[in-house]
Amino acid sequence: MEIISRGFTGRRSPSDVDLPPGQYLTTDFPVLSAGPTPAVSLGHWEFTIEDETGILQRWDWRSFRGLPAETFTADLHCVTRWSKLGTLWEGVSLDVLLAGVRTNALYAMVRSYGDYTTNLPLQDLRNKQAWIAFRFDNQDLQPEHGGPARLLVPHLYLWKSAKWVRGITLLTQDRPGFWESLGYHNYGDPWREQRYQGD
Ligand SMILES: Nc1nc2c(c(=O)[nH]1)N[C@H]1C(S)=C(S)[C@@H](COP(=O)(O)O)O[C@H]1N2
Ligand SMILES: [Mo]
Repeated sequence: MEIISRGFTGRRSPSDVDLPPGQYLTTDFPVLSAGPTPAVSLGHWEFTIEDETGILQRWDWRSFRGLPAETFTADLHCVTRWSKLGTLWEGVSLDVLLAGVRTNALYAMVRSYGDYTTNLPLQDLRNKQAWIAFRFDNQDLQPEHGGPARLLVPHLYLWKSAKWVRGITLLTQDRPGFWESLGYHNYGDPWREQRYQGD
């Protein structure tokens, strides 16, 4: 008698389990930038949280790096269909950065050095879902991948993870960021394959 069994000892392949629809696995780390890599010196770097009335919180590099940081792993899903699983980062949780902010805003516009922007609901930055990351794979984050620091919001397509991040503007009304105004989906959930407007 032949016993055919999938077995319960091993994990199924990552492509079965962890890949959103329409994605393929890659082990390298492609660089996708809409423009040149901005040079941001640590001496001039700042991160601000603003609302329509002005600056609410501001950190320079020294005070930012004095905040409690954590290491975390994340699965990255780019809308151009590559996914990279289990990447290792170190960064400051947005929960830490938003802790002292009182606001009625429901939306956030993330701003980068070099003028890139991306929008998302403020609640997607809270509850252990988003970090300002400054180390990748136990090394300082390389400039082409967003160093000195980038947003990581891995539950959304990777265009929402703004490289060279410089701040967040809290909004009472949603507005489209760079790719969102060019036809990409306003929210960008890879599991619902929200690539383009109308998906
Ligand atoms: N400031 C900025 N952030 C950005 C981008 C960009 O062009 N500028 N590209 C986005 C896109 S489309 C992707 S897929 C990821 C790519 O990150 P990587 O180059 O580290 O792979 O960064 C996102 N963040
Ligand atoms: Mo992307």
